Amino acid sequence: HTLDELKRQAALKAVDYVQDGMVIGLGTGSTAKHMILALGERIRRGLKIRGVPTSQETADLARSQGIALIESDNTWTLDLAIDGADQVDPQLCLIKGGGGALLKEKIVAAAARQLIIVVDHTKRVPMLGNSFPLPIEVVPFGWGNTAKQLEAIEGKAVLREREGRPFRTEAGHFILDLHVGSITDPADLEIRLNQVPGVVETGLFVGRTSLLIVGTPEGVVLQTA
Ligand code: DER
Repeated sequence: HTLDELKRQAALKAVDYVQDGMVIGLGTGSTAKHMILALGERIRRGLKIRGVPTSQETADLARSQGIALIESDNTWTLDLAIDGADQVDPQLCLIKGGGGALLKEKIVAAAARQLIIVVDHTKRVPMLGNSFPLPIEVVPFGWGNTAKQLEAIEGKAVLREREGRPFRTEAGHFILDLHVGSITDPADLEIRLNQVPGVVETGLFVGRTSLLIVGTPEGVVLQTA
């Protein structure tokens, strides 16, 4: 089993929860891609759903699969959001943002009745942090000072770059990847980081996961909150 196959197995299981007429939050990343392709299969067999994409990349793929998208920015009621994660701890707290879509992903997750997270088993950790830095979306204005204030709380802030230039999110913000040790209290850290002026959002998802679906070499494992 390749890791990609394990991601695909988890994504297929998540799509079983999608029912006719639902409005679905569509996540971003390689695991979410498998979910969108699987939804496309079911749409070709008559499933009627609408999707709210968490990135342009997801919107393009969803459109190519025939998924009707809700582009408007007014209030939507999402039955389900299905998304990936970079790390998951035993309490189903997450680090997300590896793909740079954390702001829309968190808005969509917060608007959904249920959040299903799909991962391969390598994403499960005893404690968040350490091997994966915490992505923090910040306003470019004064980002150096924002970085210093984050580091005063914890860790080392590294500006995310692409081809030698600062990575820009779809909203035009920068991402600081905060290299921290073990995050013993994710809820407390999320609050403290969000209070720093210039911080738009953090990749800490605390208490939001309804169901975790894990692709493992022994098969698909589920864990509810
Ligand atoms: O950026 C994100 O939050 C993505 O969901 C990411 O965390 C998971 O990406 P992957 O499914 O490609 O590992």
